Amino acid sequence: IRSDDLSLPEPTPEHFRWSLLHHLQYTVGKSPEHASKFDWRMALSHAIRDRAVNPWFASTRRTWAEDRKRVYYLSMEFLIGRLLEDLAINLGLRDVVVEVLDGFGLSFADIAEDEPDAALGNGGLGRLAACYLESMATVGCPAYGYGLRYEHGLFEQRFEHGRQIETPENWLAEGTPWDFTRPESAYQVGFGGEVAEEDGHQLWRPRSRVLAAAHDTPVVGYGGRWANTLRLWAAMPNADLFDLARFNSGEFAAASEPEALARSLSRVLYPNDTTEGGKELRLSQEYFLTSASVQDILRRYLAAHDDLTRLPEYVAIQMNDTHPAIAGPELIRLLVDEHGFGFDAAVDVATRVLGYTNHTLLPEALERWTVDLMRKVLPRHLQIIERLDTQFVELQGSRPDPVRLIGGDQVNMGDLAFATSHRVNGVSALHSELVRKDLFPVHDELHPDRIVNITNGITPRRWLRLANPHLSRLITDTIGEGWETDLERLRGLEQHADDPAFQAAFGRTKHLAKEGFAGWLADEHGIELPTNALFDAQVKRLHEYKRQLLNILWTIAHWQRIKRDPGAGWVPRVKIFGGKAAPSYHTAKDIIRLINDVGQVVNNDPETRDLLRVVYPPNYGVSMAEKLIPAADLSEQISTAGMEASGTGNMKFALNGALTIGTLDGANIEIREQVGPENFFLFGLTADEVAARRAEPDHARAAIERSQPLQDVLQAIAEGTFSPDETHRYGGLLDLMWNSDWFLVASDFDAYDAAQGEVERAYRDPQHWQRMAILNVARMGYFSSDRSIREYMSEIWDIAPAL
Ligand code: 26V
Repeated sequence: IRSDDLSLPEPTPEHFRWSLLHHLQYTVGKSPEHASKFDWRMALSHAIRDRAVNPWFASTRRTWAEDRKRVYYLSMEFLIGRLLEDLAINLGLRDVVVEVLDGFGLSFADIAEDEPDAALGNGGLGRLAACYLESMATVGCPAYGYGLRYEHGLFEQRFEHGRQIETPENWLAEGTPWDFTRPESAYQVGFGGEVAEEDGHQLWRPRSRVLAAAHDTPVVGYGGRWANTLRLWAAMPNADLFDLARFNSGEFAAASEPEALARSLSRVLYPNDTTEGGKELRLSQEYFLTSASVQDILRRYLAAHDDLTRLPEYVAIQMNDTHPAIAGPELIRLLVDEHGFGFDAAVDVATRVLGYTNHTLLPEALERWTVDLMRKVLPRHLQIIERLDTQFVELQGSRPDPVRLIGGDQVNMGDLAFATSHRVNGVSALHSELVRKDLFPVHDELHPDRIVNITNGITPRRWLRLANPHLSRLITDTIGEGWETDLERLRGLEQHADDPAFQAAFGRTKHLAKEGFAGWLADEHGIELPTNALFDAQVKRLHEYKRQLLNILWTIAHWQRIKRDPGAGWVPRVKIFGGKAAPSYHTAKDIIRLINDVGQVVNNDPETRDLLRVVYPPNYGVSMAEKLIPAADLSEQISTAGMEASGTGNMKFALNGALTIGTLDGANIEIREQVGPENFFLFGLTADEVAARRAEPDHARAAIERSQPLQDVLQAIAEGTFSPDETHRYGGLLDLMWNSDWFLVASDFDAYDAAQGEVERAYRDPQHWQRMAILNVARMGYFSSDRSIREYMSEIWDIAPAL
């Protein structure tokens, strides 16, 4: 039987209805009368998944037949969210699905909402990987995403008396309809043990081995013209790990212990986006992902080729930050120890295959492993890194204080990743410059062509077409279809920016999105919002450098001003916060509690209720973002300049017609250039000024003493205005504000206040505001992740699109 003989008939409503009922009966095992929402969702997911298989097979077959170069995107995180509607849209099935479900009295939105998010990531880095997968499939770049199939994704967040409480996330509890288990694609990954020398060859004898089992999810591009694979590894104990004799003699727990240890490799996503250092499990997870993936890559290459020196012509491996940076030593190890390469030849091949993307300059987030831990877990890799270090020092000639891959007792994974890659990229223009100047100046001098910039992007399918159907329809009605895959076409909206009828229509789409979000918030959290207010949103991981603290301090100042002069014609505002703090990040958790405490007071103040609200719905994630972002009028992108590598939320908001209030940081700079400085609320110190200000002694105290509004705010907090039952609750935060303020909240406070004043004035003139918002949408085409991916393909991977 040829696969073509099995191809499905046209997805007419009749056929799709049959397919849905077929899966309900034969896959789910239910009849329509007894089917729950879950049952319908599973049946629907399978009916849609069926339609992904043919494009998937066709793409795979073509890649083999044409012997194409493939990219392998190695990432510890893929923050996917839901897949049902994404697939329905990309396969062109959404309308049919809605019609068929309607025939059963079912709502597509309602069923889609039942799907749990695949939250296999922390934030920006993980979501970027998910956008890039979708774009690679859309532009026809043959690619595999490689990651871990965490049993528990990012923890769930709730608030108790305003405090963050974490509970385990359990997305696999009811099974996922999307993945195909591939028991035949399984690899042994070794850990520990020692290295023996055998007739001049180094031989690693691991102490234990864990099985990596593949689970594949098809990733379908827009229009269903190409599909790639996301391959996630699950850790499986080897059969011999289970001690049946012990179990039979009643020692149940002891018999299962080695098994449980093996499974822990894919048990849970690390919720920190800064290293805690010395965590053996984290290093083991990273090696588990990397080793299984590299083995799989070589197996696939050798199925069609025999000369490994030509690997770089057919394989590009991209390392998403340093988390998979052990890929360099692993590839070198396999080439030398198992394929007879000399060391230098192996390094040459590995370097031409590998690329490294840096996503942060924060020193505490740069990975370093102690030599002792490395020796314990990966003794052979340590030998290889030592030899690379020696060569790297030699390359630096007589430089007095050479950069080391191993410095003191630590392996520097950033330096290692740089040394084993032919390209290293930052994620925005400013960030790439700082990567060059601050992070890798010596590497850059030795390899001046290695560092390149690839500014981040977002997929317009999920972040406009799916998330904002009202605006999408208006856009299509105005400029026609095609913007979904050619986002620069949004420029066609510019000519309508001054048209009052278009402005009104545009305003209606924003209002509908606000009602959608407000309705969800009321249903889900019992919070009622005034939809005539300005929706002002800051949603992202909690971090001091992102300065949620600046936002909430200003909110207090604003509240105090309203109370002083309630009749001054204030624009009603809703301050929306969302985001999780790492469980061990105490300052970030204090900031969350302060925001919730301020909300308690402000929202219950009868004098200000109609003019100011503070809401913080718990458990922000991809699915909440899809509802919130289209509803926002104002996007808060207020990080300390030089600290946010790029940001991608900033792009999602602007693409959906929110105006940005922001600093000259990360991609904000490029967004402002694209949309025009007159359509962006800029404030704050520049990256250079930040460095200078930090060097001034007592800058925090000095800045506070210059600002009466800020003093009033800090005093209110100190007096317990927001914590009447515990006056000194925020003593720690206040101490940070007065005595250190590394993130320059005080230094930027007045400038931020002035910019918020500009926002207020602009919003009072609806036509003016609408015009600015329309121009933002029209000029955001550059930030499509399709553009980013095409740049990776030409600047780093040397891959031509198959479409
Ligand atoms: C580090 C670690 C250390 C160990 C535990 C788990 C973990 C997870 C993540 C990280 C690094 C996170 C870096 C990151 O997310 N950077 C963000 O990347 C975005 C995409 O390029 C970018 O838009 C954001 O500005 C940047 O903060």
